[in-house]
Amino acid sequence: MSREKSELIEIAEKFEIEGKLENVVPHGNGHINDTYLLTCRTETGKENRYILQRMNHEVFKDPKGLMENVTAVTAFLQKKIKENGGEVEREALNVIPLREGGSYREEEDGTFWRVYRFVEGADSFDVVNRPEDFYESAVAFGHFQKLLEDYPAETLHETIPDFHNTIDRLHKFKKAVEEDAMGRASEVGEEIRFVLDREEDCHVLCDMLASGEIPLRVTHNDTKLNNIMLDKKTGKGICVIDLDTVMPGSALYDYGDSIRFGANTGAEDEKDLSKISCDLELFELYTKGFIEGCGGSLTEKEIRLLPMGAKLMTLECGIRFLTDYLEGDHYFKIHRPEHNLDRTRTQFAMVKDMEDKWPEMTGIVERYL
Ligand code: ADP
Ligand code: GN1
Ligand code: MG
Repeated sequence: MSREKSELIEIAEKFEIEGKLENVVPHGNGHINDTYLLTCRTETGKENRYILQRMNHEVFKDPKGLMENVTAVTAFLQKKIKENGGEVEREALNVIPLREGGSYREEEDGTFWRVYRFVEGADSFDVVNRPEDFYESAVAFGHFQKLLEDYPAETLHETIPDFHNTIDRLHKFKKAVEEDAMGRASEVGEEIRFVLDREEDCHVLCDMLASGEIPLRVTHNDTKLNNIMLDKKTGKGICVIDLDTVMPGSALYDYGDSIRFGANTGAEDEKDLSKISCDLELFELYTKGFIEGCGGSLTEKEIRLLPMGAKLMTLECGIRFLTDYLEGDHYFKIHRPEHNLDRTRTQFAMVKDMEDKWPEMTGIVERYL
C-alpha cells in the first residue's frame, strides 16, 4: 500500500460512508488512479463497501472539472435507469459526497480523493475468460453510448485534451524520440520504424471527424474490459465504470479500444509475442454486441470503419506506451522496468495481426450492416 492505512482511513472518514470503517485494501488493476476497497459495518451488522480513489492529477490536470463531469453524467444515467425501472445503486456509479459537502476532497499535500459506492454482486475482469463475458461487455458499452446520445456534449469538460487525437499522439511520440530523455531510442529502432511506417493511418479517423463524415458523440473513451462490472448471477454488463474520460469522441474509439484489449489472445503486457493475435471469434462477438447495444444509432459509415477503429486504437495505445517508455515511464503505472516496452510490443503485434486478417475482419463487419 503506497500510503499508510491510518492516512487512508482518515481521508475515507471525511466522506459519507455508512458504518464503522473496518478495512482498507488496495484494489483492482487500473493503470492510472490509486484504488482502495473500503469495508464498513453498521451497528445492525450490515456490511457496506465503497471504492476510495486517489485521482491521478498528473494525468487529469483539472480534477474539479473531472468531478463535475462525473457527477453530472452519473446523475443523468441514474435518471434514465430509474425511468427504465433499473437499480440505480448498481447500474450506475454512485458518488459518495463529503460530509462537509462536495464530491471530492483535496488534501493539504495536493492529492485529490473521491469515494464511490462499490458495485456489489458483480465482477470486473482483466482477461476474457468466457466469450459471453466479452459479448455482454460489448452490449453494455454500446448501450452506455446510446444512453448518452442526448447528453449535452458542450457542457462536458475535456478532461484530457486530444485524448484520442491520434495525429497529436504521433507528434508527441516524435518529440519523445527526438528528445530521447532516457537514452532509450536506440534500443527501440524497430518499434519506432513500426510507427513511422503507419503515419498515414494515424490521420484516418481524425480527418473523418473533422470533415463530419463520422459524428462526434459522447463516448467513454477507455472501454477496457476491466472498466465494466458484469453481474455475477446474470452475466450481463451491469455497470460501466471509470468515467474519467467521458468526453466528446467517436463510437470507433469505444469499439476499437475494447477490441484492442479483449480480442487479444494474450495479455496487454505479455512478453511472449507468439501468444498475441486478434481472435476473430471474439472480434465477431464484440462487433455483434456493440452494434446491438448501440440500438441502431451507428451510421453505415461508422460500421464499415469498425476494423479501422480497432486497428487505430491499438496502434495509438502502442504509440502512447512507447512514448511513455521513451520519456521515462511517468504516465502509466509500471510494475517492472521494461513494462511499457512489453506493452508497446503486444500492441504492435496485435496491429500486425489485424493487418494480416484485414479481409476477414471487414468480411465479419459487413455481415452486420
Ligand atoms: P483506473 O482509472 O486506474 O483504471 P478504475 O476507476 O478503473 O481506475 O478502478 C480500478 C478498478 O477498481 C476497476 O477496474 C474495478 O475493478 C474496480 N472498481 C472501480 N470502481 C468500482 C466500483 N464502483 N465498484 C466495484 N469495483 C470498482
Ligand atoms: C489506462 O485507467 P485504465 O487503466 O482503465 C488509460 C487508457 C489506456 C489503458 C491501457 C486515462 O486505462 O487510455 O488505453 O490504460 N487511461 C487513461 O491499458 O489514460
Ligand atoms: Mg480503469
